[in-house]
Amino acid sequence: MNIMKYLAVALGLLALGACGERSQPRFVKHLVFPKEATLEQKVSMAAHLVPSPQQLEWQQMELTAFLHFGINTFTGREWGDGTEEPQLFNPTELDAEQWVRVLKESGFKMVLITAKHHDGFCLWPTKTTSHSVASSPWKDGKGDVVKELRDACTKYDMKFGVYLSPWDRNAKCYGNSPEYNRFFITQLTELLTNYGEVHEVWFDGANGEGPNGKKQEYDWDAFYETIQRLQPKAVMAIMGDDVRWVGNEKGIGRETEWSATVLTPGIYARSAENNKALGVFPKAKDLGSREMLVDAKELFWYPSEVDVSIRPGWFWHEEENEKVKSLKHLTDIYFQSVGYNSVLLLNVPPDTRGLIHEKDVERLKEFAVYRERVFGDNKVIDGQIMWKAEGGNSRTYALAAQSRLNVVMLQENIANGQRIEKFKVELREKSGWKEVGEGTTVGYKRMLRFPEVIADSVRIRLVNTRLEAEIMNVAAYYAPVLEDEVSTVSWNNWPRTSWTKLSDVPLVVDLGKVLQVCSFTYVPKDALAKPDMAYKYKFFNSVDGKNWMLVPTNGEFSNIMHNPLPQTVQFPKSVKARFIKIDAVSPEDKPAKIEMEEIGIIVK
Ligand code: FUL
Repeated sequence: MNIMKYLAVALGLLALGACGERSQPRFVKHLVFPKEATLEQKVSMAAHLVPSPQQLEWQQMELTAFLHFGINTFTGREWGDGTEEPQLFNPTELDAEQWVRVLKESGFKMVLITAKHHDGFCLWPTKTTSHSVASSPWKDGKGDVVKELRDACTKYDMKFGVYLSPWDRNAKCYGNSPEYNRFFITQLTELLTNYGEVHEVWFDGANGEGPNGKKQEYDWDAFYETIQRLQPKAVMAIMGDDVRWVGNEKGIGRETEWSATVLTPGIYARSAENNKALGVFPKAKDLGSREMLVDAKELFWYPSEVDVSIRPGWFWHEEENEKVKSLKHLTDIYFQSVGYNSVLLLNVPPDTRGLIHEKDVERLKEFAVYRERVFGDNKVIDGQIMWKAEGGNSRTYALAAQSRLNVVMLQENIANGQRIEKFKVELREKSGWKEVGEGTTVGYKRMLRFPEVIADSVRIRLVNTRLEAEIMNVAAYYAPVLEDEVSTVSWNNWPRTSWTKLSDVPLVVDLGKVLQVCSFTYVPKDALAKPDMAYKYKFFNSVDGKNWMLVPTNGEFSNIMHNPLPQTVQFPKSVKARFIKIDAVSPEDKPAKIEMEEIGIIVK
């Protein structure tokens, strides 16, 4: 900490003792606690941590969209291995305006494109490698997907962001740290120079190299400096210090979600040490409560982003056209992301035509109509009058007469910090007041769902706050309860009752009779990632259990560690099998353990 900042902090603490919170300085994005600070002083400083202007603007967007598009769209993979021929990239009807129009009409405020995914194929004609659209047949190699998206965003007044994967399975220099860092910075510079304003830069932390793979030391400081210099208004996400990964790819945020968090962003050299000392990690449940402040040395305004795909995979796959998430699922995701003080980053992957598929368009429209219907009918009268209050205070708001409701929404004025630690919600029914729910953090937005009630007033009770909280909005809605469609999708059509397990590791199964097998699916149990789950595999078939044939597959359950959903492997042609064997290793390159129930097969 420089001396001026230290003095400001120390003076602030002194002033706090003397004349309360008004003299307390505000800290933008980051603060360091003085060594001698008491918990009370730390809480007071935490209450004065505020977002940077671009973080605030980003949080206010609520809904942002991801477009995973690239070579994987054409190979059916989730992670390409970098050996794909650029010739494969040939969208027949690419229309970036269709993407942006659909997303704009569905309420999204920003679009981010995978300019380069882990396979290294670039969607713009970069000078750094020939592994790009310039070597593809699309538009005779003269096309630029990034530019087409940028132009569409300009036309429809949509914010624009880029995903650039640090992990690159194509670049020869990957693993030669200084050389690859230069290569990466050149790619970043092209993207941040030639496409107008960029509002978010997304650096993925994923790396499936395993313990024996290439080791690349990224120069995060230099990446960060490049962004600051070229696009000072952009937020830097995930492997960045503006926007934090929520910790899963399922679309589920935390009920207790502090934007003011003790988690040191991964790009700082001190992050491992700081986070270990506090026992925090990106998936931890509590990242900012008072208990966490006790031992914390620093605090970051580092708000959460919930990234999830509208389909099981991140890229478009024909066989997932029937697996677009249901309206109920999307709505639950919405309440558990936007409603849990997070920004939702929903992935909608364009297909091989280069269009958002009709199934996704239809679902996005339903989702937008549902939200308009619910949130267009706020029952609270005068909920937007700023209410400044502390723990112990309560306030009653009138509702439209005889209001039917099952959602209450609160918003704090986070421009002045995040301060509510616990609150309760009560409603006045004919029979009197009834408590319908309670919550911890509020932050930018918190929605609470409860069984429907007919009421004429809502009362918010603040139980605990950090100094004085500023509640800038209280609203209430009725959200029609949705039923999930019955899923007709099956991963297995040969009943497991006729299977016998012959060996655990590797998994060998006797299917009971000779069958013609077209594909198999691996489904991690309970959709949970575990250290000994399968990542790389070999699939063998046999008719007699003695002579085994290796089935040609890509041999990788890509991204299964972060997105542990069913992955179906389609065989090039069906194989004859009474016995199947799956020999797999974990992400740590150890023998993987696969349960029989985690495997499905589709037979002719
Ligand atoms: C992950 C990647 O490995 C996935 O493929 C996807 O891009 C997701 C958003 O991030 O880490």
